[in-house]
Amino acid sequence: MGSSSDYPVMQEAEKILVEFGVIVAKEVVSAHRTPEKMVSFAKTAKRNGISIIIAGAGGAAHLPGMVASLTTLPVIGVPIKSSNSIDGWDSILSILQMPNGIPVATVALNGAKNAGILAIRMLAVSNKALSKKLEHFQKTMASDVEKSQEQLDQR
Ligand code: RP5
Repeated sequence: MGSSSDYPVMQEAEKILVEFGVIVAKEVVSAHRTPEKMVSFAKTAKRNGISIIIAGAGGAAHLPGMVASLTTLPVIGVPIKSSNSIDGWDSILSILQMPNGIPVATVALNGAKNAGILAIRMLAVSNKALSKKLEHFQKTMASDVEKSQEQLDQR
């Protein structure tokens, strides 16, 4: 994440990943304030055993795109409605509108939970245990909706 002030949003990704038993490393890396750290983080991520990078930033959010340009790992971008943000649009557009060749899979504004779930889906392609857990997760969501419908019907 670009700042520790992003953590209240980004911890939703951490929570779901931990729930699925995925090891998470969290790091504050700013494209503007610590550009050299960003370069070394992105260039060494693969070597350091990282499989997927979830990059969250607000305002002029260059972190996800710059990280994606420095690695071949998949990068999931989380636009964050931060204190310096114009309603979140600045970070949405700067994370979403990447040039051809350098993709960033962009989730909704403050959508860190979905970033975590997308990362789990990517890992599950080659991990049967994770894939089973995802199936269970989706079934539970569906039955929760059924239950809420039954509760509505009883009102
Ligand atoms: C961005 O500026 C960060 O990702 C954060 O969302 C925003 C505000 O950062 P702080 O001023 O709270 O450190 O670079």
